Amino acid sequence: MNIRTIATRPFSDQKPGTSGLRKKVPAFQQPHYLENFVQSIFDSVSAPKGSTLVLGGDGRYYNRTAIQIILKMAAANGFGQVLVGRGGILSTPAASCVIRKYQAFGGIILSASHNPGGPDGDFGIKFNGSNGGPATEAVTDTIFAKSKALSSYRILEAADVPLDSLCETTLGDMQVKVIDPVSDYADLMESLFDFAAIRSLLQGSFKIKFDAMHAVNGPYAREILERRLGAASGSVMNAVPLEDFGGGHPDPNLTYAHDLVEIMYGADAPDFGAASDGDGDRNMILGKRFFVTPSDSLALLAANATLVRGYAGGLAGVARSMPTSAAVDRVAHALDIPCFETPTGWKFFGNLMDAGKVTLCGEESFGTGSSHVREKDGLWAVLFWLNILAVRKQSVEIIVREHWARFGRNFYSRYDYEGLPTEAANGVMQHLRDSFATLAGTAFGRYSIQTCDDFSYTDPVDGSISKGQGVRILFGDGSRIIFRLSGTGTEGATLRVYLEAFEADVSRHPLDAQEALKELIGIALHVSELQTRTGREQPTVIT
Ligand code: G16
Repeated sequence: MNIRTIATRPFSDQKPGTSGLRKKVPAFQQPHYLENFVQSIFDSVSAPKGSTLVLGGDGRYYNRTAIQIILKMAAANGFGQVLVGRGGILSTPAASCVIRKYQAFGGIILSASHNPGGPDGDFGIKFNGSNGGPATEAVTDTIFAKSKALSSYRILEAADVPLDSLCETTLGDMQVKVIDPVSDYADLMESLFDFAAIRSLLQGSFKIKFDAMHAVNGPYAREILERRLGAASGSVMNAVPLEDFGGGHPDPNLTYAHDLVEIMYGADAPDFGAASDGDGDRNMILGKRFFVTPSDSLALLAANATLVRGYAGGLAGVARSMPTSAAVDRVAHALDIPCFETPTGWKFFGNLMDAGKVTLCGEESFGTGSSHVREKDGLWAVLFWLNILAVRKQSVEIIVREHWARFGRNFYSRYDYEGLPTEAANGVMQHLRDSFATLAGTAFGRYSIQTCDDFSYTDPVDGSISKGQGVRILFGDGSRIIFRLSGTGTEGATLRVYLEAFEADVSRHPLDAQEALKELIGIALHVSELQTRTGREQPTVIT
């Protein structure tokens, strides 16, 4: 066995963002770049000798190369076994499921999620702990600190490992076990949902369309929706994963999932449509000519959870990221269960779920999940919806409208300004912070500002504090405008503006969200000076 210690120099830009380290592929292809980060992970988490690691990614360009490097580094760093998905593939929720099921020490997930892939696209890497969830901020801070001081890494000199069939091989003293990436996950889904009820729904006149966006969930959706649940063949579209996602942007929203949106808004539209992203953790839910906002989706799943087998005993509590609308808060109030507001990023939900405080959680960014794993889970959300539809036997639109009638409607929209010069974006944020004192108490038409702050979160389980998590402008009637800089982009800065207005009056519920939020959008642009400071008249994407 030939373990080599390679001298290296630290890179200064390996600070993990909202969800791991994400960079352009050429950045990862620099000599030692990936290796440095992987060694920083191993040095930070100090796995006992002989530990089991789970490894897989969303199959994007560079996945295979990275997998081989990480396997050889794991062998050189004392791991006893690596479970790797066939072809180097594991969706993010499936990786979480496998870590938990086989009680692994942790896992390395390779993905840049919804960001485009290919030789000039994005790549990413993150570490998940033994609970199956993304490393906490304390761990990612340690990884960053190690990466800034690294002087060498360890790697085994060996031939590449075969990954394309289920097999076991040896790499130095380490076992590499290639596992079926789909079956453990599909079995977990079958244990949570009433597959018989969903099967009879799908074998009647009810039609569905699932857009896998040429990303990792294609094989998962085919196995679960078409094979196990009997949806018509072809119900899963863009089902073959491609290294560059077919040139598309694998982000399930109304802009990027346009193939699906055309079908769902076209003549003879199916009854239910859904899409997931590059690594399978995000979801978008559509009814016939009807879009469900992710914030409403979370609220609705919470309100209907006891109809679903895996959640029939009720929910311990719910959690949402701060910018996510307060629709789920209203459900929690009605159910008399706790509702937690966390910073953006799934890693903040882990402690709450581990402590049994929360069963369902979600983010406005098309992420919904539960304590069945420690990642958001795209197909899980689709199955949850299908289970509710199978029980309630109403259309998606009627179920959502009934929900609004009962709880009120939280009109919601997010404006993304992508690729801004970093200085201009920071300038907008600083200007807002400088305006807190003058803004509080100011009235704009029917809206009057109650308070402004920079969101800070104290984790109720471990007491850790996360500051600077987004500027909040809170209005007297519960409406909100949030400004936040993205922590996942790879080019310049992305400024996100989140807008929310509550409406109890049912007669106003049919309004278009952009129409209902017009006044708030005007206030957001005015107080932030966004257009003059960035030179951008229009957002890049509205969701
Ligand atoms: C964005 C979203 C967050 C989400 C994060 C990671 O972060 O706004 O809600 O947690 O992506 O999601 P994924 O793993 O699907 O990329 P940011 O910092 O860009 O706003």
